[in-house]
Amino acid sequence: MSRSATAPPSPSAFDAAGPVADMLLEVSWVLIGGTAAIFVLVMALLALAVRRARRNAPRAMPRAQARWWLYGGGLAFPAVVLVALFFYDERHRPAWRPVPPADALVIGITGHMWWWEVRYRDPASGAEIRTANEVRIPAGRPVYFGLTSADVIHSFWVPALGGKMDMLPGRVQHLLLQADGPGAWRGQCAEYCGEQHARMALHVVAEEPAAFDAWLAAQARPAGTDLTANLARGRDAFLANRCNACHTVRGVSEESRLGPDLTHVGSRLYLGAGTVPNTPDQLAAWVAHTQQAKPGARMPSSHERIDDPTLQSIARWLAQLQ
Ligand code: HEC
Ligand SMILES: [Cu+2]
Repeated sequence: MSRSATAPPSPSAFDAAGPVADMLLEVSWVLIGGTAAIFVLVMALLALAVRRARRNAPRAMPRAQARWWLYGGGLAFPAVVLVALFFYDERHRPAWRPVPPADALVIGITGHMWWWEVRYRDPASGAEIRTANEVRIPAGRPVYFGLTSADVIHSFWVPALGGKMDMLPGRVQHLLLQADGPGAWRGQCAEYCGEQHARMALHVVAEEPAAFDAWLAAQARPAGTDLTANLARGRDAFLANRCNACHTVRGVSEESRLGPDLTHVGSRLYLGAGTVPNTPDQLAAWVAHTQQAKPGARMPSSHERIDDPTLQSIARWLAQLQ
């Protein structure tokens, strides 16, 4: 899938796109259908009772009949329903897996205020590959996520793929998901985590295995250094303005993990954790007016410090880091 792919639709658990999501959707329908049926039944009984009371007031219901309703409807019925639901839920709960299944791809994700660090293992070298805010996965293969947080509690949720898991500082939680076929879906931090919680979205892009492997191999490479004079000016301005104090561009600057890894930022669908689509114009606007696009984000706006042509050249260099 290329960067120009159409924007993924709003996240919905009703558009299940994988086995875990299918199962959760089935459970949801059983609960929705069951509660609706019980609600209608109770309302019908209530209407009946009111009608009867009007008709033969003030005669009370015979004791035996009243008892039957009380114990039957008030105790036995809810007990049967709840016990049945308990076993239904037990049967459908996804197994908790302390170790990933052998065929699973393992991806580490760390929540930050307010973006996502995403880590892969390079199958060729074993080195860690770091990216941000977009999770590419191979379609049809289970993906085992190790989830943690660098600051406060966040929660990882991609409704179309199912499941939701809190990300806790100092702990690694697990979630096993799978996409049936290629596609792109939006996810969202699902635990209030401060000012920009609402703009802490992420995208999951599932690709055919061969395309995924090619993407991962590209991500493993450092940023290209074969640059035109124009692009080199952008890179030099990036370094001169100390953007690298917070951002890593592999092959260009030392590692810093205060902000998203930008080594291949040009390959992502969105900027700022789903805040704006990743186009060259939006990229320049993001760097110039970060605090306007995402007030409170832990990156300063640059328009006061850096003149426009310089900002444009930085943006042009970043955009071609595919
Ligand atoms: C104080 C640390 C800091 C500095 C300095 C900084 N950034 Fe950032 N940057 C961040 C953080 C944190 C984010 C994530 C913001 C968010 O989405 O909440 C970010 C996000 C970005 C993104 C979006 C990445 C993505 O995938 O969403 C780009 C592009 C970017 N910064 C470029 C720059 C450039 C260019 C400079 C220098 C002019 C710069 N940054 C300086 C911390 C910093
Ligand atoms: Cu949040």
